[in-house]
Amino acid sequence: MYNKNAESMPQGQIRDIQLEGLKKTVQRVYSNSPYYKEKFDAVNIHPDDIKSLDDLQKLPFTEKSDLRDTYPYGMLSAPLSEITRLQASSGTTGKQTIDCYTKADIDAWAEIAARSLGCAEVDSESIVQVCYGYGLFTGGLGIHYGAERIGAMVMPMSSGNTERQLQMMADMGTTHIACTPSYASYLGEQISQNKELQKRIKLRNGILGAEPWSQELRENIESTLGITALDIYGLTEIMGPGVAMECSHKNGLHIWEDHFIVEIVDPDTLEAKADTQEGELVITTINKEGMPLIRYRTRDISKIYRTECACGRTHARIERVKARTDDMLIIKGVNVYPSRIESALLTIDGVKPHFEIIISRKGFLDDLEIKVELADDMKIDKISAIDAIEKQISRKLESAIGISSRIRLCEPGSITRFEGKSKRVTDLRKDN
Ligand code: DLL
Repeated sequence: MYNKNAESMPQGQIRDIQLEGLKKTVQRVYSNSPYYKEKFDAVNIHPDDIKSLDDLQKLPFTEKSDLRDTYPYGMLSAPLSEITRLQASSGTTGKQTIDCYTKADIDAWAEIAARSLGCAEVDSESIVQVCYGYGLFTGGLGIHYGAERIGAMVMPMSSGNTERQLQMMADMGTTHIACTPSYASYLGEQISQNKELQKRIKLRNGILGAEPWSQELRENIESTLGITALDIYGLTEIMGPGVAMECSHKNGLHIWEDHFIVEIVDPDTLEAKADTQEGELVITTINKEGMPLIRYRTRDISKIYRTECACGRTHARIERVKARTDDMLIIKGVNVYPSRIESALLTIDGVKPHFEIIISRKGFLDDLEIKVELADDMKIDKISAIDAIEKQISRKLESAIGISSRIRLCEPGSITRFEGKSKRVTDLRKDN
């Protein structure tokens, strides 16, 4: 463990820290952020009303739309002169969201990132190749600071230039790779095609996240890269990568509860759900200064485990985020998550983990087409054979997702590979 005292402290101690942090944070946002003062006043809540952790329930939620409405600096709880860093999300679903950090926030982020990398056994002997993008995206700098904090050797590669990534990985003896699961699967594909390179790779563990990925993709990455692939979670608004991280037991991601309070709510009614029930993950920051957030609705679907973990870390674990509430597609009236399509495809022999989902409308009916890439060793020379495989994949997918689809087999290598977060869905219905 990077910080054994903090990571294995008794739950009682964690709760004490949480209550103190919650009181401090509520006071801070009330005194410094006109947005929060107005919101608390509207429901008649004063910082003095927070006497126990249960009082969290009295506080209003914060949503992504609040961040957008107050863009750029309306959510700050510290003067701009105290802000030392700005990061931003990619903004693919509308206006970008930003986070502003004070010096102490950057320090806290490095601490949780270091703990998270420690879960993947990064230590001072490790060589960490960071292929998340550096810049406004939190992936690169977040992992970088965590690895440096541990004293590992960091290679700030950023994303892209796969040939150079592989060359450096082999030449420098990279032990840990940090990138999105989609990029890891692409790197794995490249390495499996090059036996010489394969022999020179010394990778041990992957620190993979920033997008949902299936257990089947994990197995694919582990076998092609020869690593243990572990899941790292985070979001710009809350801090960046390292909010939660899986340990080698792979039974949920430890969320650093001395920095964050987690809840699960029903995304429709906003009522609290039992921890072990699936619902929307809501996070309150209790140690941030620049832009603390109260009951932030992440839109990520998960659940919480509070049982003991064999690694000795005492912090609760969240289940791997398989989807976001806003990722869900409604096709032919059925709810479909793209990650479900990924897991189903990966159980079918002869296809690769690269696919594209295209939804359109024919008249009044939805049409689902899935482009699937054939594995390199699948030699098909007859049209009838293609037809048979497409039908077979379509049948298997239908039993997994509950609706029929048209499968279009594509040449190996023809579907786009992603260096960062993947984008596999094109919904043409929105243009109608
Ligand atoms: O993706 C931060 C990050 C960087 C996490 C590198 C892990 C590694 P954003 O761009 O703000 O921040 O996107 C945050 O990405 O709300 C989730 O929907 C999704 N996400 C992040 N990590 C995971 C994960 C970074 N491990 C949004 N599993 C979040 C599933 C994830 N989804």
